Amino acid sequence: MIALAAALALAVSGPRIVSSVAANLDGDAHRELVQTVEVVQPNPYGGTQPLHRRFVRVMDESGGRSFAQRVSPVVDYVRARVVSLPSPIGHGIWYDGSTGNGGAAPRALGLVTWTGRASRALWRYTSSSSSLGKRFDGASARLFDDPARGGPGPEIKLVEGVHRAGDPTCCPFALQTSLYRLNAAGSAYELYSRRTVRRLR
Ligand SMILES: [Ca+2]
Ligand SMILES: [Ca+2]
Repeated sequence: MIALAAALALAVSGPRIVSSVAANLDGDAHRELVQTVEVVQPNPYGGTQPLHRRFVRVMDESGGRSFAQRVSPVVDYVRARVVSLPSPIGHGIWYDGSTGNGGAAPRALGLVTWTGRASRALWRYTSSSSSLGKRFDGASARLFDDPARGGPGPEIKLVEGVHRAGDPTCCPFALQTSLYRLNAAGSAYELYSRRTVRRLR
């Protein structure tokens, strides 16, 4: 009976908070929490070990009640940080997630803002939506400043590995670099440069 109660408690317990950062995301009178949380899911592949999956959520309150909303996909591993964006946006949440291991692991990356009720994506990337399709071979992204051709706020540099049929799976054949900048309306990031460079062997 005690074991059953413990199992039930485990089943209904909320996500485990991995990290939590307070920031005023929506310009109201209080700060929201940007949290990375972990949930335990049954293993869909039939294994006995449950899967530990993570996502990013925002904790806010409305009418005196707190609520949480997920702002990233659910992945194996994810980090999040609060970044400064130009007025009137103020702050955004940059997340960097992956599923599985290895250089070509599927990635989930994004920059979202918080309206006080919901998240709004300025930019999102997942490997499955890559322009490379089946040639996808790993990706990473970061914020940077392009003083010459950038828009308001930081730019985003996405670097993707390009696979060539017949090549070993260890190493991308080439790297495709895509640059994104915030549009003048401040509503979305748009692609403004893309080039592919063959890697030296
Ligand atoms: Ca706020
Ligand atoms: Ca709020």
